[in-house]
Amino acid sequence: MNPISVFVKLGGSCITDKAVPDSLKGARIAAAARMMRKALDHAARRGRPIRLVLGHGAGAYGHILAQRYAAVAGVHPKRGWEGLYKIRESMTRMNLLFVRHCNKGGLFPVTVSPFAVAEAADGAVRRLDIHNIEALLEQGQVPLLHGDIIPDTRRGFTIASTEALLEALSRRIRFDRIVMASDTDGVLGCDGATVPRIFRGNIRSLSESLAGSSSPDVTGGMREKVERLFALLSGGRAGEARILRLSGRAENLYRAILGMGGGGTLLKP
Ligand code: IP8
Repeated sequence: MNPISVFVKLGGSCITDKAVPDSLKGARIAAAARMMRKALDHAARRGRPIRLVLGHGAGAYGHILAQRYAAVAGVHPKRGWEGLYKIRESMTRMNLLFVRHCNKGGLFPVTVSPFAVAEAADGAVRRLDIHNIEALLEQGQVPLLHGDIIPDTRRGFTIASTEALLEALSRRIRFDRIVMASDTDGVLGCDGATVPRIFRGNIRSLSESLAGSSSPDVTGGMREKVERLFALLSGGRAGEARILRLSGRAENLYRAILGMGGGGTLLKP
């Protein structure tokens, strides 16, 4: 049987307090890692192995700095390349801590640094070298990406969200499932209640009512994430996506990875 490809993102709002610089929620990452390990082991035992690509957002590390240096626009008129130095340092540090917390949960993801393998042209990711990602997947390992600052042919550098990298990756790898862990229980409608399902019939009206983010978020918050995901799904480049809030021990992440529900919002055109 063919393995199932799954992409999991632990969003910055779920693993940091986005308003407080450098605030990483280690216990939450370790809990999520434990559940990812459990899901991978379960799937392997059933003879239906999962190829997992993991990603994490920038949260209180990258977004606060990216806003300070207007880093989406690239080289700063006054501060030059300083934004690049600061954001690279911050994301590298965050990523190392993230990996260590994953290790505590028994998961050993291997970082493929986006800055080294991706390139943008005027703000859009145009190139992603996926050789190392595929090589790791072939060997049953878990490649790890993260939102990052990346080279840009026009701007010098720009910001690439995890979703933008996922989009580029999906041109080459079709994910059967995408799971996004957020700080809200899926996508919330105008009344504050979780929208259980997003499909062709409600995406337009929903996306109009979706807010951006209240804390620093240079990549657009929930609206942009939902729109990007939906475009991927409707283009047939992924099977389905679920946005959820991690439960206490992240058991719902386990279920979502295995395609057994998990709550939150399911996006399926
Ligand atoms: O948190 C943003 O990535 P995201 C990357 O996945 C930076 O949107 C450095 C702000």
